[in-house]
Amino acid sequence: MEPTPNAPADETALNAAFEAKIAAGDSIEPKDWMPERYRKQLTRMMSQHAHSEIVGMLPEGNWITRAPSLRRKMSLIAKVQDEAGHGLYIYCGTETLGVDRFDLYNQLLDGSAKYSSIFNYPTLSWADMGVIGWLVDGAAIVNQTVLAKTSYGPYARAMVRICKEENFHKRQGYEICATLAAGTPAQREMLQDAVNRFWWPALMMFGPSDKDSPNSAELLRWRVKRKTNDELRQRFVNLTVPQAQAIGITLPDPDLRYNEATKNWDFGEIDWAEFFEVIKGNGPCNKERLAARNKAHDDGRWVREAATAYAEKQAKKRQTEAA
Ligand code: FAQ
Repeated sequence: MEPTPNAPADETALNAAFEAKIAAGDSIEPKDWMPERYRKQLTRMMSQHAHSEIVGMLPEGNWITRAPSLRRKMSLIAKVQDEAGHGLYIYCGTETLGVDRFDLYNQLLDGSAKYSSIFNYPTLSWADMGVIGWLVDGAAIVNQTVLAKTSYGPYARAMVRICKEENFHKRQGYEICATLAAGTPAQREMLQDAVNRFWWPALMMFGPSDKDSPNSAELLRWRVKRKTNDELRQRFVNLTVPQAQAIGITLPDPDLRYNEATKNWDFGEIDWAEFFEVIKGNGPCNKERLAARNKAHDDGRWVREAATAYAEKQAKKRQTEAA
């Protein structure tokens, strides 16, 4: 890459060293010099990702009290708790870029930050718990396995651990789907309905098509992204079609067919108008999700105040002891 125009001589050298590291496939670490634009892009992407994990607890949290058995309830609680952990883990990673998580979190609460479009759809039946694990976590794994090789070290390392947990999530979801698929006609119908509602939004998780993805070129050049949105979406479709066939479920796309020449499953046109409406804040549950996060934040105020008061008290005590 060309050095930033008008950059001071030392910055030009720093930039060259940064680009050389990227070209060599080395990790960029928090103490390394990095262009402000790289820092900004990583902050944007990682904070959106952390917000997605936190908002992503809501659709499934909705079903914890209604899980059909103790075993299902335990798995679902564990999964939702994992998502909270992923959020905290990625907020920590984002803080290594010099930002404060409370500032980032406030952007989520005031609606100025994005989070994944998928969590703006309602969870209407128990089958949705299976389908979210299978398709939503399945899509997340495809995206995040590649992000585990991203150029920013803290993000890459976070992804390694998160992907392990997402694999458990996907398996518990697929197992719910397989059980319902082998169940009564009503259970099969409930599952098919859930797949019909979540299939297209799951494909949208990978972001706009490459030609409409303003951030991709820069992120690919810096090896933050290692594959394009469309490449990952195609990989997800290729992996998922045989899984649907194995449990006898139909994916709601009449244009879905295997292409012998490319060895890919070709699929129909995504409703991009719907996608852009959802990310603008006009999806079926955007307002409800933000209201739930704001309520949780307000309800937790006393905990933050108590923790701050305790920390101040401890600090004073240490000062007195040291004097
Ligand atoms: N939703 O130029 P691009 C999970 C925005 S997994 C909302 O292509 P980029 C696990 C994009 O931000 C889900 N907004 O952007 C879980 C940009 O807007 P901006 C989270 C979207 O960054 C499972 C604009 O559109 N995973 O939570 C979406 O190159 C179950 C233009 O797009 C991640 O965040 C979308 N789907 O590529 C939890 C992974 N797509 O910021 C609970 C990390 C695009 O310029 C339960 N992120 N936009 O205003 C990424 O891999 C990338 O950021 C993409 C977007 C691929 C999401």
